[in-house]
Amino acid sequence: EPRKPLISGNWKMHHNHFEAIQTVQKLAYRLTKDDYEAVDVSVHPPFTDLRSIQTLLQSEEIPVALGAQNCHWEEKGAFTGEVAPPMLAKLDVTYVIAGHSERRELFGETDDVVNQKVRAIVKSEMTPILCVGETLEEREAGGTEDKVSGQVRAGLAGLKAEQVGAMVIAYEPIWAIGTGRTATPDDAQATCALVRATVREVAGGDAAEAVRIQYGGSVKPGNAAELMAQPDIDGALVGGASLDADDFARIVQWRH
Ligand code: G2H
Repeated sequence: EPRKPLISGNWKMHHNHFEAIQTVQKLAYRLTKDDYEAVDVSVHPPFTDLRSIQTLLQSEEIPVALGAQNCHWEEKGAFTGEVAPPMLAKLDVTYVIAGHSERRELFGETDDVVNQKVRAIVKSEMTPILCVGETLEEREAGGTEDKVSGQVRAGLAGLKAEQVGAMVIAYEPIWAIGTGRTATPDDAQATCALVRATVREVAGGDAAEAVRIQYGGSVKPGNAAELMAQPDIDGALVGGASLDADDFARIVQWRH
């Protein structure tokens, strides 16, 4: 069975309430039934607009999935300022990003913390988008394989094979994030193939065939088609270009 691509819009810390609503309304206006049949689409607003976007998607029957950008790993507790996975599940959140490089770099998230988050997201019956990727220094020192396969192994620890097969892994070379510098389709393919090979080692062939691997890092309407054409790339995690509904729709519609 072919893997259905997933195009996810990671808004990061952007869009006020009005812009959030308007972006999803515009996106829904652009996307067609054919698009939704061919591609799964998710939007990841800041926590403060999850409820409003959930209401909009449901009331207008828009088949875009709701996503979150992060979560805590505990179900509840004295963790001021944090949001628990069951709270997100209650808002009909489908996908939760775990271990985005900005969380790892700026907020000190270790592989172990990311793994706890991935497990907590699965436990709350949502789908994790586990992010992995190397820095420019690591790439230049020839360390891409070790870094990325290590992050995949650590991120998937303790999960069953079926759980791994149902999730999403996003490969985001850190040097290509928000920099306008995209990995070449061949480079992106090579590392996504490595991610899949690592999944095969840790969770077996069925999980490796089923797991969806996104590419992320300066994906734009102009480069989406060549990236999506790669055999081990099953979608994109889009930052900057997802803030504009027209650009994001053009990425979802890379086939035409
Ligand atoms: C990588 C990506 C989305 P951008 O962070 O997660 O952002 O597309 O702006 O490089």
